[in-house]
Amino acid sequence: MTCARCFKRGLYLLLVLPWLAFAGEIDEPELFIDNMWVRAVPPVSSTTAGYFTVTNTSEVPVTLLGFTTEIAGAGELHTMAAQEDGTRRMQRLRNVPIPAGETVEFAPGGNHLMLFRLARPLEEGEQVELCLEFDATAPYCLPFEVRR
Ligand SMILES: [Cu+2]
Repeated sequence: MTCARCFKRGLYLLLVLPWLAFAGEIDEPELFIDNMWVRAVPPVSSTTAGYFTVTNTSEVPVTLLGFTTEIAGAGELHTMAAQEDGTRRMQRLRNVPIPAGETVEFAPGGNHLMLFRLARPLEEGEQVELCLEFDATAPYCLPFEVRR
C-alpha cells in the first residue's frame, strides 16, 4: 500500500465520519426504553401482554405504530377503557403518540402490547425479543423478561 493511498483513505474517513454521526442525530429522535417485561401465563393460554416505559428525550414527537415478535402470531397495541356499565375492557389503539420530552407507560391496567397466538409456552425468567416500531426511528428490538 502506498502512502498516498493511506493518506487518501484517512482523509476520506475524517471527512465522512462526522457527517454520518451528525446525520444520525438529526434523523433519529432518541428514545429511552426500560422496564420491559412480558407476563408469564399458563401453557394453555395463547395470549399474553407486554409492558415497558418509553421516554422521548428528543424535541420532536414520535408515534408508536406497533410491534413484531417471533414468539406471537400477531400483536396489537391495547389500552384499558372504562365502559358505560363501569367495568374496564381492553380496547385496540391504532397508535400511541410519545410527545417530545414525555414519558409514556405501558403497565397493567392501562396501555399494553397484546400478544396473540403464542408460538410456544414462555418460561418465567427467560428473555424474549420484541421489536417496537415507531414512525420516526428504526425499530427498537429489545429483550423483554418473562415475569409473573
Ligand atoms: Cu389487550
